[in-house]
Amino acid sequence: MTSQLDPPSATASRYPNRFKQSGLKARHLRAHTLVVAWLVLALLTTTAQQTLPIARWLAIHLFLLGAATTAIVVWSEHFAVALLHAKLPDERWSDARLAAVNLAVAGVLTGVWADLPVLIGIACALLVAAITAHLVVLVRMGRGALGGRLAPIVGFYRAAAAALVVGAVLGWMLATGHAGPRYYSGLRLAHIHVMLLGWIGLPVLGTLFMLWPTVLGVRMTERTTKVARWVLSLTGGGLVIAVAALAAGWRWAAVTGVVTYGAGAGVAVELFARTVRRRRPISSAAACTLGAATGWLIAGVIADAAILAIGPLTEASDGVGSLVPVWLAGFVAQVLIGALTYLLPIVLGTGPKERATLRAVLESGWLVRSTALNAGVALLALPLPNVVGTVGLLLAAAPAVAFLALTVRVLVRGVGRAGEGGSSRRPVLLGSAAGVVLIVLAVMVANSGGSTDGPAVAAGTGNGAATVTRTVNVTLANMRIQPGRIDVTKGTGLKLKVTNKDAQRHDLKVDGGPTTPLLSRGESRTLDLGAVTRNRTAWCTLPGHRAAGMTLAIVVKSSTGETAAGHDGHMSMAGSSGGLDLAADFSHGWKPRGAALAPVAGGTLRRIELHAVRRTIEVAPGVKQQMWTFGGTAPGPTLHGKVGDVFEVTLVNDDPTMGHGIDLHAGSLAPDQAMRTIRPGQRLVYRFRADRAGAWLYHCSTAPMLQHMGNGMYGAVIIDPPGLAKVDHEYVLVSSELYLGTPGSAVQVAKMRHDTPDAWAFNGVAAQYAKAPLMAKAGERARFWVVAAGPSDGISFHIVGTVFDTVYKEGTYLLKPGRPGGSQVLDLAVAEGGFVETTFPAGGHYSFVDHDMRHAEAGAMGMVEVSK
Ligand SMILES: [Cu+2]
Repeated sequence: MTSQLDPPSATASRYPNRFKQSGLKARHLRAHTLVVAWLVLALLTTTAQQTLPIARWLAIHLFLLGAATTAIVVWSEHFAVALLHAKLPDERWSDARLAAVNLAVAGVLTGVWADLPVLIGIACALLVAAITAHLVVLVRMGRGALGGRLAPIVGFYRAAAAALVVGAVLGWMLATGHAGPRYYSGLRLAHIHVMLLGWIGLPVLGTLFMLWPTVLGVRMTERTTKVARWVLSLTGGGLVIAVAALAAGWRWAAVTGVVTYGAGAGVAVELFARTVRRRRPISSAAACTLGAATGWLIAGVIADAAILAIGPLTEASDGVGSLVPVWLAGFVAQVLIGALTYLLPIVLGTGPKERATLRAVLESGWLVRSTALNAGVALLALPLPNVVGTVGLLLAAAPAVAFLALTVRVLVRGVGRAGEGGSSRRPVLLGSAAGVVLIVLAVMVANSGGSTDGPAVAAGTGNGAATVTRTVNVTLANMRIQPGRIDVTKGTGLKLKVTNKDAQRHDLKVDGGPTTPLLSRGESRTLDLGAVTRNRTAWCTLPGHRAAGMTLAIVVKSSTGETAAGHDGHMSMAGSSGGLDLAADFSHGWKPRGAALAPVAGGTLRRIELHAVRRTIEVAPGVKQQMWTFGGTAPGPTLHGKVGDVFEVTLVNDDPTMGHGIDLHAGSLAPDQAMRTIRPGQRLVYRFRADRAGAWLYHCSTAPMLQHMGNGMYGAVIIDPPGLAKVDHEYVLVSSELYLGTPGSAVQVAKMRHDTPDAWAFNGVAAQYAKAPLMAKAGERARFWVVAAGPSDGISFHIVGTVFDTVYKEGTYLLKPGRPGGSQVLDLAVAEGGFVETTFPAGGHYSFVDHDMRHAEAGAMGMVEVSK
């Protein structure tokens, strides 16, 4: 912290006063300059909160990660030397560690602000390295050192350093999206706890063992050493349990951990309370302020445990966030005010008389100030209406400003008489005092949640008057923005009604345009984008949320319906279908089904084993569905051969609940045996000779076939026509309908019977090649094999921007190169197949669609991305 503990008083004789050793003083001055710099930046952030998107995050991190971390690194090392009676560590290395910490913090803050994940990663690694080095120094210092009665306090500093290492890694995961939507809230809670209770809480608690009796003017009790050890075990152990449990999502274990931490703090408070009864304190103001600070620590821990206990952890985030004023103003700021009230007169005063005079100045009206500050913190902490919150803010801020004024008076008086020592310390004290005020200001921002009451409706950057105005409801929840994409005709006036449905807060920023304030659960704001003339993107500005997937694309179409050029162009035709959001992202780790046709292998006998199994497959962005499959995929594997090849297909029924069979259209044979239904666990060998070329369907032959096929049991057999030319790319696209719901349920079957699918798809997954385009180069020739698997709808296959010069359908060429005519679609009735060929004239994005637009807009579309 920004306090300093080297009083030339009675207590000083008990600890070697190494502060006065040459060189050290200058170092501490430099360190304080850094602390003040961080605090000034925190203040600037608070005043710029209307324009900064992550003002709240920045203010908290400038204060805690910048100022507090710098102060803790400097002072924990300084105190450790005194407490252990150890040798001073090498000054150059100390400087290097401090420089690394500050550089790392600057990197983290810049990286999050500018959204540069690589910088965040490097900075976090540097921070971890520097703090690990700090920890190693603290551990080594203990070896062979004499150790004083208060040596256990160093254990608090070591535990705190370990906590920061964990907190930095968690912070990196959160800020770069590595936490993932599923674990985000748990890891965020773990991060907050390990930082506040560990990195900030432990060193303060440890230091109080030394500071508290000093302020009271009494000797430490004999029990102090033992109690300090106990308190460290309880708080440190509780913190480990709490953080691990929060990361894992175990609520009751987390509550147990926080309660254990609270019990440890309670044991310390009990010792402090016993000390009080013995004598009147040297400074009642300092003692009461420190006491109140400790009270807020206990209150904060109890409230925290209660918040974690009352509901699921995913709901706890906002509740824990509302405790920020308690931690920052009630605890940290008051600890500083209390420490300075005691220390300033000692440092500045030359004799007992002058110390008393200075103390009287600093203590004037302390009861009123202290009452106001604590009442203010209480009002801020409670879930009260905004007006009351503002009162609380003023109540908390006014005493801090008053304390700064008193500090300035003391400095002006004290420095004039304190001689050499005083003047050299002037910047230190000024910095410390300014820090106290800035902390409270930071708390103000922290609590306001960046709730800019400014206009939520801002003018967009669009030009021209809007002819049509559209309002779209946009919801924020589960690290997603719904819808993830909005298609608008060029010139449309667009308004976004943004509602947060999440337990944690979010906002929405449109690039170069308006931004909502942070919205709590249930809050709504409307953003007016004006007339939209170009593609826009929008995202949540909270650190890590954009990386975790909270993005929204606003895509402009010209009046003819084609997507305007832009990097989002390859998403064209993505629409919405029923409840499906085809523009959403597929789950992490999703892979498209390869569309390339594998070349025919050597030989003429082709043996394939197909297992009938149920699998849960992501059939549309974010939509998983149990499918009945051949070989674990729907469609099943593509069989590829030449005319005259013999196929030996072994069907194994691994589905424990029902029978299946197979019908391979490419062969000609009596169905009785080969296509019979086999029971679970049975095998069936289906042998046929492919006498004729074509693109054939295969499917399950068990009744009701509508359900077996509608749930995924189909695939393609490609038998090349003789003399088929080589092309640069050869793709297979099996078209089908998608019926969501429990397979075989009345609702799902009704949709099949009425032919009202939830989506249409190529190769089983709606919109997959819009997300993962097929690739080609300008001038290259491509062949597209298409099989219409249905079960009910055929297809009118078209590639936007190309003309087919070759069409092969149902066993014959309708068109061949060299003829003057061209073709635009390959039309296939259910179970028909064929291929088309085309050459891509130039680089660009060529959509392929089922030209039945109901199908295309509901998933039967993809993209060929052609490079130059
Ligand atoms: Cu079947």
